Amino acid sequence: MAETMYEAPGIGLAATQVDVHKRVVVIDVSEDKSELRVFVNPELDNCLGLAVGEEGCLSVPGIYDKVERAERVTVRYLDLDGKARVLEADGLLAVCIQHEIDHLNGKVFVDHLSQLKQTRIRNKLAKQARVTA
Ligand code: GNR
Ligand code: NI
Repeated sequence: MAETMYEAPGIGLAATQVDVHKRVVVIDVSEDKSELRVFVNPELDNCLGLAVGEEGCLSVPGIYDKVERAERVTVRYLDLDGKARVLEADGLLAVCIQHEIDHLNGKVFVDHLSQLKQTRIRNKLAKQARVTA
């Protein structure tokens, strides 16, 4: 999964996106791609504040928009050794954690946008699909 994420290139990937139906997420928000994080069974615990940031998604190519999310989150998860861990995150890492947990729950960032925007995005993606077909 980490390989798929780096090749995309992306800063995060949920197992759901590569048709693996397990609650696993990989994230690397570092500049030099040296801080791979693996979250097994991640659960958001404590969410604080709100922040708006531009998001994109490998599963919704070519679409970018602003999404409002918690500014600071506490996430509980298991590491690769199955050890329970807790992480507090803010900034891009917090955004990415929320984005990836959404994927595990069958949601994409577009679900956070208005109905009008969702309709426009759907039409745009349908058009793109016709062009590449
Ligand atoms: O590569 C990605 N960049 C990104 C930028 C802002 C907010 C979220 C993301 S996640 C995305 C990769 C992806 O779609 N993961 O599910
Ligand atoms: Ni995504």
